[in-house]
Amino acid sequence: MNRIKVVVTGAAGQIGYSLIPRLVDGHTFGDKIVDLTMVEIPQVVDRLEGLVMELEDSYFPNLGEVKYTSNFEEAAKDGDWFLLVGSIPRGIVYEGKKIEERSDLLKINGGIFVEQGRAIGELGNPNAKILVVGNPANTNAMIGKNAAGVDTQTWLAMTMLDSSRAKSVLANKTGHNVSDIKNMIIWGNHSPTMYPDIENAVIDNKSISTMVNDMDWVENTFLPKVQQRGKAVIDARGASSATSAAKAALDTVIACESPTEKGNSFSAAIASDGSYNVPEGLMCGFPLICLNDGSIEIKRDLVLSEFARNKFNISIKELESEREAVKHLLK
Ligand code: NAX
Repeated sequence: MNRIKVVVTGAAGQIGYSLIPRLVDGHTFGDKIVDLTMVEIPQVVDRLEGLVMELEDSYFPNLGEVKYTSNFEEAAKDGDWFLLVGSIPRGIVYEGKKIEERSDLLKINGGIFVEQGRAIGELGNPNAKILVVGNPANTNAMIGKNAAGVDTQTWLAMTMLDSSRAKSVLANKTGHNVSDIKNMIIWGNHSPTMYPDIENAVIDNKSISTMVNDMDWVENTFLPKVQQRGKAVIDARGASSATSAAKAALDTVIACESPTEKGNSFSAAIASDGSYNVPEGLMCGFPLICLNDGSIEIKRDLVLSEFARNKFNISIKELESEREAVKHLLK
């Protein structure tokens, strides 16, 4: 039976707790045996012994070797999939300073992603796929990819949660099931500037924008609801999205492991090759497709209206300013 090595950082965090068991449940990687390496910072790494016990006690026939470490280099060796969930959250005190500003967050996490990227480039499988979940996800992924410097590795940042949130709102609005909604693209940054594209999203090949036919609702209800959903969950739950974020990470992995059906695409950020006039190298949310050989490509045949383009440009500008803030970390 095939084996796959999966490395997860931030494994003792709340997303990790929901994500990790489902990586070995036989659904995400089919019948492959999953060798799992969990990574945490030294202060909490020992807690992962408890999660190892729970995995052992859960009856997962697909669970292979399971390890944990605070040494990322040790973890990275021969990794096929990397789920980089760990990052330093806003609001914590780091080296004596309370981290409030996005620019500070970018700098601290950027440093972590330089080290992790380098290790993945040197030690990971040359065809590894890497999904960055830890925020600021797009720019962290750009830094990691840059430090890795291996073009055959595929670096992505997660926008699937935003896309699933958008599908849920549109399913409610149209009276359809979430699974009826195809091509739900999140353009741009995983931040409140993201642009969830209702015009290219379809049900039975019909634009949902045409079905809804209410631009006022799109602009004043749909967009802010999706863009602000993360904050709404925090306000209601007293903690950020965890189970839905874990599900979105799993859905991204699944989307990257099997060919995308015709007419559909999935959402994630990938390094721009200049498509849709996005400056090259920016890690930007695009419509993606997985080809038969497992490679991931940007779907290029879509048209953006002037309304969409204006919204998308705001998010591109934000990504450019993030790149500017971390330029010292890019080689
Ligand atoms: P938690 O704070 O519960 O867990 C994060 C874990 O990462 C902690 O246990 C911490 O010790 C660990 N960590 C920090 N630095 C690390 C490093 N260098 N190596 C390994 N582990 C490290 O956060 P959680 O709720 O699990 O969220 C994790 C990240 O996902 C956050 O950055 C969060 O902002 C981000 N999110 C991203 C989403 C997306 O759609 N892209 C949505 C959900 C989530 O908000």
